[in-house]
Amino acid sequence: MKQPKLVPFKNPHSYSDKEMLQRSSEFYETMKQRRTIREFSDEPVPREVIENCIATAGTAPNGANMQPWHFVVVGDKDIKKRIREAAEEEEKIFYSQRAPKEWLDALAPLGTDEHKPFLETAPYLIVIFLKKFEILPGGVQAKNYYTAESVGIATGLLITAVHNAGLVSLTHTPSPMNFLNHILNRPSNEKPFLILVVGHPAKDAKVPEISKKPLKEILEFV
Ligand code: IYR
Repeated sequence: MKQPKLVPFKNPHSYSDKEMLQRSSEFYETMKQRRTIREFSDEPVPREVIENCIATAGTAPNGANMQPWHFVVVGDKDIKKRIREAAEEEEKIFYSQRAPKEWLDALAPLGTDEHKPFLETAPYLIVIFLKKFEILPGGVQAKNYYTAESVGIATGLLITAVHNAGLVSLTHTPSPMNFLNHILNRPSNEKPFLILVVGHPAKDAKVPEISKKPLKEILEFV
């Protein structure tokens, strides 16, 4: 078995308790302003900003450091249109047949429906693929580990980086999503995880009046 090659770790950020308290509270103040947005402006976003955000996602802790993700950034108008058409076709079936009443009731406060104009309006769709396994030269399959956890964490970092950059995002999961492999020409070992719609909010964008659970409901120390 290979021996690990270990190098010294120097904590780049060492803060006093007081500084930690201030920084953690300021970060919470920033993050609690993040909202999922469904109305986007078509204002362009510099490509390098998206590159930095995806580089941030790529720092995520993940199973055996296999980094089981692939990001396709769609800025092309025609491809965005094809994705919108395919997603709306699936969503129409979801809202009219596939979703049980209980699910539709849960979605009612969000005001979502099968119309997904943001898939064309927003400057970028980041399509995140999860790689259950790698295909090595010669066609041999190499298993990846904890892929859902890994890609979920990377997606969380991506959403945080997008918010930190001053942009907004929407996690969109049309179901089923295999049309994305076809449109984006991705191999069958990659499973679409979600579409992150990214851009500036529309001037008159509105968000549902909803709130997060208070800390005492989601946390206990033992
Ligand atoms: N995928 C559908 C439905 C949907 C499901 C959940 I759970 C949401 O939080 C939001 C929407 C859609 O995108 O409309």
